[in-house]
Amino acid sequence: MTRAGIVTVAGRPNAGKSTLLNRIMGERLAIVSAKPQSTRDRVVGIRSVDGSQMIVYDTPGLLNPRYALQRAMRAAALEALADADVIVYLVDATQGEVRELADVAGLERSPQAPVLLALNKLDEVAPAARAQLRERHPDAFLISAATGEGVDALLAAAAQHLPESPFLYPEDEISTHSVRFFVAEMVRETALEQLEDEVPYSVACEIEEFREDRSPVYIRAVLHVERETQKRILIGAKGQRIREIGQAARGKIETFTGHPVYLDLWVKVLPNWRRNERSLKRFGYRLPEAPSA
Ligand SMILES: Nc1nc2c(ncn2[C@@H]2O[C@H](COP(=O)(O)OP(=O)(O)OP(=O)(O)O)[C@@H](O)[C@H]2O)c(=O)[nH]1
Ligand SMILES: [Mg+2]
Repeated sequence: MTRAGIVTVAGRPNAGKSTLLNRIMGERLAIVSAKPQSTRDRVVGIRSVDGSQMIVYDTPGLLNPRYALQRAMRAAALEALADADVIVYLVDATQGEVRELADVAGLERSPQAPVLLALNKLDEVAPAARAQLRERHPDAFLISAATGEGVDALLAAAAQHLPESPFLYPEDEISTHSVRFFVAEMVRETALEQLEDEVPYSVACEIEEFREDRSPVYIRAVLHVERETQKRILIGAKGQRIREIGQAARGKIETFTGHPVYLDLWVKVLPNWRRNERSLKRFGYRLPEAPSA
């Protein structure tokens, strides 16, 4: 009998959720960044091995939303928690105390699915502190998404909680997203790597054209920022920065798609898009019905 179901990875910003998704998949599906709030929507990876199919949801970090984009991010995370057959609650073990998932999620009750607590970044925890963690959290999985330590045991436990079911997707399918989605995320990730302060939070990437019938594949992408000053920063002196972003992003896209790519990259200003519901809808974010606290 096979098993199949949803494994939702949730936790605070920067806990390592996207790194864990990539580790589970053995492939770079989700963008990873040292800056918090890099994931803005649910990212799906599908892993079919040993008779179980895990539909793994990477989610935006749980936080108290302050503007419309953050409300959409929180809604995506809460929906993924509600959809889960089993939840991996990921906590950065180097960041002090471990709070309850319901508390971090701002929920009155714990989500319905069983919750596996996973303490991440074990590679940065000294042996004495590891022993202490084990003592304090005897049921927790101690893992390093970066090195892979402990991840197999976590996955084996998660698989036990999946319902008996035929596979829900073909065995060789690795995601439900379009190539366009991944391309937009790779461009955004590359921009994040090169930006500081508030600018990364203001960047959105939109793919305007994607022509796979040509070689090289033609992709026109727009990086939207919120202000003229940010546009100038992103472009850089004599266009140096945007050229570097374009080159690095093209390399990632070529590795991902296996085809030569011509990346036509533009920068535009969409004033205050993070707070504007129409702009958010245009970028594919779904907003909760009423603004939640
Ligand atoms: N040392 C160490 N660093 C890690 C580990 N897992 C993730 N990181 C780093 O932690 C930072 C955040 O990782 P992400 O995977 O982007 O975290 P996230 O939880 O997806 O963050 P958001 O999407 O912003 O909520 C990155 O710099 C990662 O390289 C780990 O096991 N060990
Ligand atoms: Mg992430």
